[in-house]
Amino acid sequence: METRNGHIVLIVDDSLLICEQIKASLKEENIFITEAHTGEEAEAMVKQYQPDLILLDVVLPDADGYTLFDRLKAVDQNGASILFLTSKDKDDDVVKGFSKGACDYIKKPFVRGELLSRVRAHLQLKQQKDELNRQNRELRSNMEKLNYMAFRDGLTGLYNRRYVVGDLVDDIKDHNREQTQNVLILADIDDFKKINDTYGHDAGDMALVCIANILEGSCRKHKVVRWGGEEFLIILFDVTRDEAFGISEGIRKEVEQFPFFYNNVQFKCSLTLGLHTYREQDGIEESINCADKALYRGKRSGKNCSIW
Ligand code: GH3
Ligand code: MG
Ligand code: MG
Ligand code: MG
Repeated sequence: METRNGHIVLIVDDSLLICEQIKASLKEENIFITEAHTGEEAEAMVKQYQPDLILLDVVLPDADGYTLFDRLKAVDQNGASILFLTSKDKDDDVVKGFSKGACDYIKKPFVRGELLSRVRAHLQLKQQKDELNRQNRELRSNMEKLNYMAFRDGLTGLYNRRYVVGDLVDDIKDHNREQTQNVLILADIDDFKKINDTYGHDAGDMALVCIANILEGSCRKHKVVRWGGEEFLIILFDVTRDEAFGISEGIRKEVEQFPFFYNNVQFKCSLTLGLHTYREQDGIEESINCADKALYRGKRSGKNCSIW
């Protein structure tokens, strides 16, 4: 029902004669008209057609229009406008109709030209409302995309530093178990400058993307951040010390064995990974510093290793 041409109007009236009169009044418009003669039929029609506008009689054989109003609203997914078109002409009836949420109240016998004018006006308003809703949905979806992108690295699609400053601490709090720990790993590509210098910057970029994919593949339950140029911060949630080291070594070996190809030239990369158990009292910055120190020790001791 998203992209339909013209408007759909549902007439709910038990009098066939009145239905015909209404249809005759609306004939010239670009309107698809459907009709129901009982409350039950009306509900079925709303479900099936999801009309834009419903002209609702109050006195029906199996329902009164005010109660039917709610039943129709319950099955309406299109934000239909409902106007009462009825012989009930007391002030109280009119007030009751509007207080239900009707967009209009027209008394029978109706004047043809007036009915047509009012129907036109309500359909136009409905169209404007639909357009506003569409723009609103688009805006929200763009905001979601922007919000997503604000926390992502452009090259690799991994989380960026903003995630660490923003949501990481909350994520860690959600994973505070007695038996396990949250472990930070700072992983840095070994001699990456040399790779850029030898195979070109684009080859380096491609290697970054491949390594990011390997990291994500090995850390599905965890989080991977592009921390800097060729540095990645991995947050392992709910792991034992042994598990953390195992994951780190798994990553290291996979990268070490991975055949990187760029312009038909194959080359190799390796990672040094510094591990540190996150402690709430230290805070995230200090914990990352400690992982960085471990990483530095790993570089000093010959690279391509995992080290606490
Ligand atoms: P080490 O083993 O000690 O880490 O040596 P390294 O060469 O990896 O470290 P260094 O810090 O000397 O160099 C990092 C290099 O990473 C330099 C920089 O040009 C490169 N780099 C950083 N970001 C990117 C990027 O987005 N794309 C590419 N292709 N290279 C990058
Ligand atoms: Mg009636
Ligand atoms: Mg580095
Ligand atoms: Mg490096």
